[in-house]
Amino acid sequence: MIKACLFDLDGVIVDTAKYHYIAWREIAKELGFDFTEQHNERLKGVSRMASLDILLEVGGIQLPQHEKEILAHRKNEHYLTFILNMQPDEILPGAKNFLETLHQQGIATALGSASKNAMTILDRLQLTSLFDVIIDGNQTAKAKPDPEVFLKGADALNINPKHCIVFEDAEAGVEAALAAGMKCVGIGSPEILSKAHLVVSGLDKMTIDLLSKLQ
Ligand code: B16
Ligand code: MG
Repeated sequence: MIKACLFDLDGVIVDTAKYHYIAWREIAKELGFDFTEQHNERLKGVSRMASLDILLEVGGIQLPQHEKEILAHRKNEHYLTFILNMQPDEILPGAKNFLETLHQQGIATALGSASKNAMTILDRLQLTSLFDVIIDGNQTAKAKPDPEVFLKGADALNINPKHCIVFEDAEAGVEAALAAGMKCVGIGSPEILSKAHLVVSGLDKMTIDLLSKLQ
C-alpha cells in the first residue's frame, strides 16, 4: 500500500540545473577554463562541495580547502541571484497538479533534495505547503546514493520505507531510493534510469493509477 511519495527537487519539480550551470561556468571562467553543458551533467544530484571538486578536476586545478570554501560560497551567491527571481511558472509540467492529487488522496509528500537552497526554491515556487516534510542538504551528511535523505523523510512522516515511492531524475538518486528499500519512479531517460521500477518523461505523465500498479 502506498502511503508516501518522496520527491527530488532539481530535475523533478523544477529545472535549477540551468542556473547551477551559469554560476559554475562563471567560476570556471575566473579560474581560466571552459566548463561545458556536458560537464554540467556530472553535477546533477551532487552536493555543492562535490560539484566543485568535479569542476576543479575538469580544470585540472588543485586548491586548499579554505579556497574551495570561498569559491563554493561565491558560486552560491551567484546562483542565488537567479533563484531569488524564480517564478511559479518555472514549476515543471504536471508537478503541482500531481502533488495536489496526492494530498486529495491522503498520500503524504516529502522533499528529498541535496540542495541547501531547497526551502528558498519551494517558497519562490509557492509549493512549500504541498510538502508535509522537507529534507534537504542542511539536514543530511551523506550524499545520494546513500539512502539517508529518503530514510529521514520516511522517518519524519512516520511511514515505513516499504510504503514509500521516490521520484528521481539522477541515477545516484534511484540507487539511494532502492537502498532505502523504497520503490522508485525515474523521471527522464529509461536508458540512464534503468534501475527504477518505472520511468516516465515527467510528472505530467504520472497518475494515481500508475502509482497503484507499483505496489
Ligand atoms: P545547492 P537535487 C541538487 O539538487 C542539484 O541537482 C545539484 O546540481 C546541486 O549541486 C545540489 O542540489 C546542491 O545544491 O548548492 O543549492 O546546495 O537534485 O538533489 O534536488
Ligand atoms: Mg535531481
